[in-house]
Amino acid sequence: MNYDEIIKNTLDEKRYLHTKGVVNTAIQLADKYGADKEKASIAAYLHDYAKPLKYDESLMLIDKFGIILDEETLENKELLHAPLGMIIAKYEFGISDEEILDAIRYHTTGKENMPLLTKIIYLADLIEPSRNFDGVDKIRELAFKDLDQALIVSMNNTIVYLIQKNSVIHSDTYKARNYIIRNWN
Ligand code: DGI
Ligand code: FE
Ligand code: FE
Ligand code: FE
Repeated sequence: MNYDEIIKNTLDEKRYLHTKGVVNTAIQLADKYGADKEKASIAAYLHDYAKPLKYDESLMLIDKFGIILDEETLENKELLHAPLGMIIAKYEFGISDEEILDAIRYHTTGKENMPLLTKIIYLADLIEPSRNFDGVDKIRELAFKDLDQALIVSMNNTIVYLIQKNSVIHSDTYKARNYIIRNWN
């Protein structure tokens, strides 16, 4: 399947360039850490596929496929596009590989005990070349030295950002961070 063509036709220019950045960065990280580069590429291409969908369309699709999601995810448009992307990858593009599906599903929050490919997509999403938040260069550098440390710094940033905005912190977000910290040496 030509995922490049597919996303070129469905995502706006900015999100298309972001996605291409995630693909390239994910392949580099996969190369560095010994993950499957083909799987990294597919997960990266599709990770934000559901992003342009409106909230009501998103809820309808979730209902249609009978996917059970927790309340915290269902009430948050920002979070919903990740599990919805997984659903579309599975049912529209016929992807059955669990590593790819997990990486798409958890690319926004992370989760407890993340598989390698899921860590790679999570991080590639944050550090791809068009991202420019404060501290991103430090994380870019760390990402190729110590994957878990780069994840801890990223998750700390995200949690501080959410606290500053008075946003709800999804349980997967803090569980992802706690797990890495407890198992990091
Ligand atoms: O889709 P992208 O813009 O490429 O990036 P993303 O899917 O990583 O993140 C989308 C947004 O989700 C981002 O602004 C941060 C936010 N987010 C991440 N974790 C949580 C969260 N928002 C809430 N409310 N709670 C979380 O735990
Ligand atoms: Fe996303
Ligand atoms: Fe992300
Ligand atoms: Fe993204």
